[in-house]
Formats: sequence, structure tokens, C-alpha cells
Amino acid sequence: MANLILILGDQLTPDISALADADPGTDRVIIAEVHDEASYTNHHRKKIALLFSAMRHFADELRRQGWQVDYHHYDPDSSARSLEAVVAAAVRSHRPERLITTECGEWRLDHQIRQWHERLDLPVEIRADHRFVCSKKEFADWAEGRKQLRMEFFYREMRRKTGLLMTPEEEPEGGQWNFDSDNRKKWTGKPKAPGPFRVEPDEITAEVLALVDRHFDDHFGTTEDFHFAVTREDAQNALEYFLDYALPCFGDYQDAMSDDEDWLFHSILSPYLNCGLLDPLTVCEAVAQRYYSNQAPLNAVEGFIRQIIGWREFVRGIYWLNMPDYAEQNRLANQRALPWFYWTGDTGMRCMHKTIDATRRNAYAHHIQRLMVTGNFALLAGIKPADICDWYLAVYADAYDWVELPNTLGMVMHADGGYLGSKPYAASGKYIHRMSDYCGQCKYNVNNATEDDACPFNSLYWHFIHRHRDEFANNPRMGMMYRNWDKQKPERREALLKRADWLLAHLEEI
Ligand code: FAD
Ligand code: DLZ
Ligand code: SF4
Repeated sequence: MANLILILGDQLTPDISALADADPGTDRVIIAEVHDEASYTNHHRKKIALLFSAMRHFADELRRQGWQVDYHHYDPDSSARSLEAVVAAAVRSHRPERLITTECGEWRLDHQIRQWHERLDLPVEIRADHRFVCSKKEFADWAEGRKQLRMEFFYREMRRKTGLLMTPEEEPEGGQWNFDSDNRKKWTGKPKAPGPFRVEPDEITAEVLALVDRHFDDHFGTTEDFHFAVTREDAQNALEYFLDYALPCFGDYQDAMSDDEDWLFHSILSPYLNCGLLDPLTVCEAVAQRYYSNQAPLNAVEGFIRQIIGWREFVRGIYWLNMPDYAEQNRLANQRALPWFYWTGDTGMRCMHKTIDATRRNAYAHHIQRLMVTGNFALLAGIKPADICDWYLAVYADAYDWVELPNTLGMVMHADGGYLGSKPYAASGKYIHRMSDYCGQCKYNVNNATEDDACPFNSLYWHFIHRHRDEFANNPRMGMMYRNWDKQKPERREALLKRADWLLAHLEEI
């Protein structure tokens, strides 16, 4: 036979570069569910179920197209516990000329695969992943010589490159690159949010859900109410559903949070974009089309496209430019362990409880919950970046190191010293109160800062400002916070720090 083609669990598209020019008659595809990939972190059970079911459906799709597929089903007793072991066994059976694969999205596994040619004594061809708008080389060229990288400037380049929302005169549609200032409305129950697109589990998914409950019962989360799409056809239906029912309000309520609505007007497409069931550029083109046909306003359409060709591409570029050192950074020298309530949701802070509980049930929380609730708390409390990064990598269905790490370590924790973001997103309870209705249901009082019932975010915010004066006092975007801190009476400052110190010493109880 000719070649073995390895397709990873997040490469589920027939357009993947590893399949280009292959011959279904002679080449053989390998897709493998393996212990090491399913267990290198405490993946949410729904994430494992989504990937295993999507991998099985994709293998069937390839077989229908005439490919020979060797599918390795998960077996806890299998001696082949890693992708390398599965590939080695296939090499022994089929004696291929070479192994072909598309570059892996995570440094950890990429590093292993790049040693396979020696370990397996076989030529290994690793092809570029063309599912991104910006190649690694293009990003490195753009970043060259810049001390700090700013998403906004990168995003404009990507708009020009793709032509998305650009006029024939090469100007941004609407005369502005960014309509974020329109995207900060609080949501008070109207218009009604559509809820997520749902697919009821078919036989394959039902089998996978039972497998996950049997063998991954020590993993975070639940498989109950599994409704993710697991085929490319249903992921396309999920996109259509978003375009019809949520996109028109996506911009207005992008930053809103709600005590009784988990999904609001978000697309819930990241699990599909990240595993290959949807193509990012095709999604952006479909979204732009809704603006040109007057079915969605520009603030929604631009805001959505910016998340994909801006943020998503930007964080991937940063990841590959800086790994593996990036993962080790801890520029604010945080030492505190992650509180246990991140795994249980067992805390009196309503915003934290609701976000963690939604995460546990859905393997999903939307961006502002991740950034301004669980992320903000970890930043203010000085949690070790490695601990909080592990948590984010585990708990979401869309989590892969290349996208999770820069978002958590860089955007949330500022542990890269401001390389990714110009200022930390630190905020007191006032922000959460402005953008949600959590505080009305909370045992803490958002208007208090030093009393026993005071919202923990309030004093922790000032503690953060105070303890990081050396790092931030000269940051022009933070000057006002330091002036506000310095203006407060010494007794008030002392009371705020005392309350924060108490909270930090009793984190597990709050
Ligand atoms: P929508 O709000 O509908 O946004 C549309 C799309 O834009 C998303 O599907 C996603 O592909 C993209 N997007 C939006 N924001 C970002 C961003 N900051 N970085 C990259 N892509 C973005 N996203 C992941 O895909 N995987 C992760 O592991 C991940 N970890 C995160 C960790 C933290 C601490 C934070 C603050 C954000 C993280 N994000 C991650 C980004 C973002 O929160 C999710 O992409 C988003 O919530 C997914 O839900 P959605 O599809 O409904 O997004
Ligand atoms: C996340 C994941 C899981 C849970 N299981 C598998 C698996 O069994 N087989 C596989 O090929 N990939 C899996 N993945 C995805 C990989 O761990 C890894 O995150 C991506 O391939 C990185 O690009
Ligand atoms: Fe969160 Fe504070 Fe509001 Fe409670 S009062 S919900 S802890 S912001």
C-alpha cells in the first residue's frame, strides 16, 4: 500500500490538507479514539462525547466516499493508549511508504508527532492546516519588530485580506472598523433568546454517551441533555439557526449576562469550528451576507466577524509564535491554588455559581462569563496561571490549547506582561451588576465593599490594584484607577485591604 493518513479528532473535514491528492484506492486513513488524548486533562464529559461521536460519524462519511478507514474505538484495556501506539501498529500491519498528517493544533502533541519519523522509522509528512485565514508564517511576519501585539490592527489586515465587510473602495463597511461601542446593552428578558440549536442523540451518539459515562465518570461535567451537532450537516444547520434566530441581536447583547438564560444570542459554533465540522471563513461569509440582505445589523455582523478573523486568528498566531515558553509565563507572580469551587460551583457568589454551574451542565459559558466572571475572579485572587489554564482547557467543549491558553494566560491573567492585551480586564462587582441580573439573587451586597456581606469582587479589585502598583501605575490606561485609589481616605484603603486579605485567606468558604 502507499500512504497512511492520520486525521486527528479536531480535523474532521474532507478538505483537511492531509487528504489532498490522496488515493482512496490505495491510501488508508486512521482515526483513533485513544486514552492519552481523552485523558491529558480532565476534559468535560460532553467534550469527549462530542469528539468521539463526531469522529465516528466522520469515519462513516469518509467510508461512504470510498475511503478505507481504520477506526480505533476507545477501549480502556487497549495496549495502544496513545496515537503513536495506534499509528505504530498500523505501520506494522500495512507497511506504508509514509505517514501523512495535517499539523496538530496543540504544541504538546505537535511536538510528539514531529519526532515520529525517528521513533517509527518512517517518513512523516506534516502539512500546513489551511483552515485558518492567517498562516503561522504570515502572522510571524506581521508581528516581527512589534513589542506589543494589538488585535485591532491585526484584524484590519485580515479584513483587507479576506475582503469581508469591505466596500469596493476598500473602505470598511459603515465607515468604521469596529462597532463595539454599540454592543454593550444589558438584557432584561426581551427580546426572548432563542436557546441553543439542538440535535437529539442518534444511535452512535447514544453509544458514545454510555461509553463516556462508563469510562470517564471521574471527569468534570455531565452528559445529560447532550444536544450538540456531531455531523457536518447538522453543524451547518446550527449555523443556519444562529443566522435566523440569534445573529440580529448578537451585537446588542454580546456583553450581557443573565441569571436564568445560559446562551443568550451567542452562536455556540466554537465547538464545531474548532473540530473541523464548520469552516471559519465560510461561516463569516454567510454572516456578512445577512448584512447585505438587510437581515442583520452591521454592529452584530461586524462584531461576530471580528471574533473569528480577529480574535480567533490572533490568539492562534500568538500561540504558535511563542510556544512552548508562553505556557510558563507568570509575570504577576501569582501563587494561589485554584479554589475547589471552580469544580463544584459551590460558592455564595451568585455570578460565579451560575457560570460554573452552566459550565458543568453545558460544557459552555459565553465569552463575558469566561472573561469577566470566572476569569476576573482568578485574576483578582491571584490564582496561579497554570491552575486556571488547566481549568479552562478542561471544562469547555471548544477548548484546545492553541485558543484556550492565550485567552486565559494572556487576555484574562495578564501573565504575559501585556504582550496580548494592553491592560488587564480587572473589574469590581459594579461591572457584573451593570451587565447582568446576578447581584439581585446574591447573598453578597454589590454596593458594599468592606462589610461582612460585601461583594468579594469589590475589595479584591482594590487589593489587585494596590498589590500590582509596580506593574500598572505607569500604564496610561490604568492611571485613573491609581488616582482613584490614592484619593480614598487611608482608613478606607485599610478597610478594603483588610476585607480582601480575609477573603483571600478564606477563599474556599466564600
Ligand atoms: P460567539 O460569542 O458566538 O463568538 C463567535 C465565534 O468567535 C466563536 O465561536 C469563536 O470561534 C470566536 N471567538 C470569540 N471570541 C474569541 C476569542 N477570544 N478567542 C478565540 N475565538 C473567539 N474559545 C475557544 O474556541 N476555545 C477555548 O478554549 C476558549 N477559551 C477561552 C478562555 C477564556 C478565559 C476566555 C476569556 C475566552 C475563551 N474562548 C475560547 C473565547 C470565547 O469565549 C469562545 O470562543 C466563545 O465563548 C465560544 O462561544 P460561541 O461560539 O457562542 O461564541
Ligand atoms: C480532545 C481530544 C480527545 C478528547 N480525544 C481525542 C482522541 O481520542 N483522538 C484524537 O485524535 N484527538 C482527540 N482529541 C483532540 C486532541 O487531543 C488534540 O487536542 C488535537 O488534535 C489538537 O489539535
Ligand atoms: Fe457577583 Fe458580587 Fe454581584 Fe454577588 S454581588 S453576583 S459576587 S458581582
